[in-house]
Amino acid sequence: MPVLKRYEKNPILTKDDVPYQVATVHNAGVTKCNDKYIMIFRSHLNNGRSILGLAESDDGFSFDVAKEPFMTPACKGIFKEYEEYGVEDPRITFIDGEYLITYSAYSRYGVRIGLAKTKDFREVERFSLITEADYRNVVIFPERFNGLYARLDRPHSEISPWSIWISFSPDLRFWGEARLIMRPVQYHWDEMKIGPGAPPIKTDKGWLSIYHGVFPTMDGSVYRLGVALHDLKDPSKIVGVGDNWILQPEEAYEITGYVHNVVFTCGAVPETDGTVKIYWGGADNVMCVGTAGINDLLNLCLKNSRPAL
Ligand code: BMA
Repeated sequence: MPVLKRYEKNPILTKDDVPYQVATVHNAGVTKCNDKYIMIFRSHLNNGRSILGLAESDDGFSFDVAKEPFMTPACKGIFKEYEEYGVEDPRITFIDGEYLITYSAYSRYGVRIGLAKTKDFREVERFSLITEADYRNVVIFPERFNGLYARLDRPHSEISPWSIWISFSPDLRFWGEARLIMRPVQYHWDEMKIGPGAPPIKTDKGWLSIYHGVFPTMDGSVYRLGVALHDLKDPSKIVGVGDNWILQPEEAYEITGYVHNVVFTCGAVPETDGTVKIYWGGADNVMCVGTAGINDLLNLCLKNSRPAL
C-alpha cells in the first residue's frame, strides 16, 4: 500500500479550467483561509514566462479559478527589475495573522526569492526580495523559534550537491545564522539535488517537511517527493529522513507534459482527522492532489531513516 494515495479524479486543475490564456497549471502553494482552500498556482504563458493564478475550493479537491491572475511580474520599483522573466513556484505560510507567499523571481540577473504578504488573498503586498541570486524553494515555518522566523531554502552551488539550508530572521527581511542541514545521498533516489517542497507541518513528533529529490537518468532527471522530520524546538536538527520516496511520476499526467517525469510540491494542508492533503504539479503541466496519514509519514522518517548529512 502506498503511503500517499492519489485522488482518483486527478488532475484536479488544468489549463482548460483557467479563464485566461495559459499553457500550464502547476507547482501550487495551498492553504486554508476562512474555511476555503486557497490555491496559488503557477502558469506558463505562451511566451514561456510564468505568472501566478488563484483558485478556491470548499473541499480541497474541486477548485474554481479566479477571473484574473493573482500575481504577474511587478511593474515598478525593485521588484520590476527582478521579476522581468516571471514569478514561479509559490509557497504559502500562515503566521501572525497573515499569509506569507514566497516565490521565485526570475530576471536577467538570475533567480531569487520574493516575499509577498496578504491577509485575505484579495490584496497582496510585495514585502522584500529575501535572497540574492541562485536560490529557489524557500519555505517559511508557521511559528517562530526564540522569537525568530525560520526558513528552509536551497542555494545552488558548484562544489556541493544542491542541499537544504536553514536560516533565521527577526523581521522576515534580514536573514542569517545559515546552516546546511540536509544533503542528497549518493546513488539514492535524491542523489542529484534536493529542495524544500511544502512549508513544514507541526506534529507532536516534530516538523514534517515534504521535500523533492532528483535523480539523473539517461532520459533526463526524475523528480520525486520524500519526507524529513525536524526537531520541534530546534528545526535545524533533523530527527530523521525517510529512506524511501513517497511519490514518483507514475500516472500519464506525471510522465508526460511540459517537462516529463516530474512530481513537484509547493503545498500541503494538514487536516483534523490526522491526514494531510499533498498537492503536486504533474510534469510541470497540471495540478494533482493525494492524501496521506501523518503518522505513516512520521514512521517513514523515524523507522526507516537515511542520514541527513
Ligand atoms: C525545477 C523548477 C521547478 C520545476 C522542476 C521540474 O528546477 O524549475 O519549477 O517544477 O524544475 O521541471
